[in-house]
Amino acid sequence: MSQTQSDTDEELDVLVIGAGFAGIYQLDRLRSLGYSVKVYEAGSRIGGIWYWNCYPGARVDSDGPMYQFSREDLWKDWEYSERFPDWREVRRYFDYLDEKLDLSKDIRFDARVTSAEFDEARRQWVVRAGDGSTVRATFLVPCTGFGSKPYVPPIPGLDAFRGECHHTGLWPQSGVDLTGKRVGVIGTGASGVQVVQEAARDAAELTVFQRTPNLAFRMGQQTLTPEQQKEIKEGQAAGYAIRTTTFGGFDYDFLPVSALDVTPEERESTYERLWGMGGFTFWLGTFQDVLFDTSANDTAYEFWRKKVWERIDDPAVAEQLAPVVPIHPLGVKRPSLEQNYYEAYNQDNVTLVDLRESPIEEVTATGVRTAAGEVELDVLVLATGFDSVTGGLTAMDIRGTGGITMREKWADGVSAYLGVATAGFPNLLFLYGPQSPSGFCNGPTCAEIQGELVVRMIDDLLRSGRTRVEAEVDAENAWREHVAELVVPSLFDRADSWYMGANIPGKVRQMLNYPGGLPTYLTKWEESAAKDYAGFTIT
Ligand code: NA7
Repeated sequence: MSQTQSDTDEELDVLVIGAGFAGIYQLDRLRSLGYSVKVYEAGSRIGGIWYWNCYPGARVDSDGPMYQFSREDLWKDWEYSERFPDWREVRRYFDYLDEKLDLSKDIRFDARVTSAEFDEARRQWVVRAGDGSTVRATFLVPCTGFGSKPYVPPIPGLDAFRGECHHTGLWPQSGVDLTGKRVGVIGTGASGVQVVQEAARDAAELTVFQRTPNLAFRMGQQTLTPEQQKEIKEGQAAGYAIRTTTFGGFDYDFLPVSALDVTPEERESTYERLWGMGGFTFWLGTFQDVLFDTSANDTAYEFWRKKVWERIDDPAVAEQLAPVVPIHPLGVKRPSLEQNYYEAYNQDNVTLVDLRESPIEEVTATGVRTAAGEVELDVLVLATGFDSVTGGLTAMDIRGTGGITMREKWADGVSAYLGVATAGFPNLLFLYGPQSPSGFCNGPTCAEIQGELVVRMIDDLLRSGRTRVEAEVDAENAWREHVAELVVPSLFDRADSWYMGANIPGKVRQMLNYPGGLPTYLTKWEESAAKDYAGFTIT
């Protein structure tokens, strides 16, 4: 902890919430411009989600070179040992950033922000944290990420379980040894797929409770050789330079051709090439209409399904993991990257329980009971996801001008102009927020690119002596319409995903990320900025 309790009630230009990529970018940049900035972080160390998600197998799904900041003085001295680094190595990267940028001295750790109230008279946010501290700041910049509020489903009996039970997003820092245990995993999203691969190796028995199969892609993991490291370094600057021109903020983009305008042979060889490359290229580097056209999507799904079936011994299990008739189109729920996920189901110690056939009835003191019977467990892993995108913001009691909370304002759906601000909450600019590119965008790219827009805005305002900015209702309504219109021609609405807010019972079904791609988003922002931030009221 960099401060003591007596430092409370200080006044800042900017208070940032969260010390992940987005938060530390804000801290470093705004501090370098001469502003007084502090970060409040709920965890005990730097790293955002990588503090909380230290479950077995937790790993980055972006290529290492893209999963870091693009500043040359930072990347030139950093190497990840693997193409897709695990959580330990990402933590080491954050420690490296801390050392290089001297971040911790301005971060208050173990300080979860519980409430924030706008003081109109002084044009300041009054922010309170769980450690008893209070701080005033002209700008409040929540950088709470899209997955910071774990979702625990209301499964009857969950509290009665006498073994160990942990959510992946709240994993004990001391770790949990799965060796020789009877382990159950509920959920097969990105986190579930990662845990399953480790648990299949270590556990005596592993039971996976699957509601919807993950359409997981080949990771193409590699331990990087010195020659590969050299090659990465040579291409790194060029890779960063093109990120703003691509849909997902990576160094590659969709192919400018329809899957239906090429011959079946060309299509197959293209899919084979993309598959061989590994990573998200099969998702965000594929034919441009795969996420928009059912027939195009069907071709990608069928290619994927055959690849999966080749690896599973039992056709009945293959049908559960990769059904012949898709449950939803490929790529409209977040795919996972896997290394040996499908082979795990060939092992004698691994059992798949298809919850569509046998729903969970209850958790008992000793295990999980489905319609097919009870499975006795020592450890139950809840890989059940997050109240994504909005949860990190609505979990705090943030009160705007009318005394209304953000939770109340968004009870019937979110509205957030440019995905960064909402009317009634002046001087509050969130990163990775609802209807911003976050969910489809490589994390560090968005932290830097969207982060820099916010830095520039704060700097423009404060340098010109203006201390109040608020999104206009008309502008945020138009943005919500714009996002809704972008979804219509796509296939995103065809799955119950966290992108659509559909993973949480009762949450309004609505696209929570910006599906227009990073270049369009940046154009929209620049159009506003060029007109002195049209869509915001500034005084
Ligand atoms: P996800 O992707 O939201 O996955 C959650 C999983 O939990 C998913 O398979 C859900 O099934 C399952 N789930 C949720 N509630 C239940 C209940 N009640 N019963 C059974 N199964 C349930 O979360 P992750 O943590 O894996 O990943 C979140 C993001 O973090 C990821 O997209 C990356 O960007 C990083 P469902 O599919 O809803 O049927």
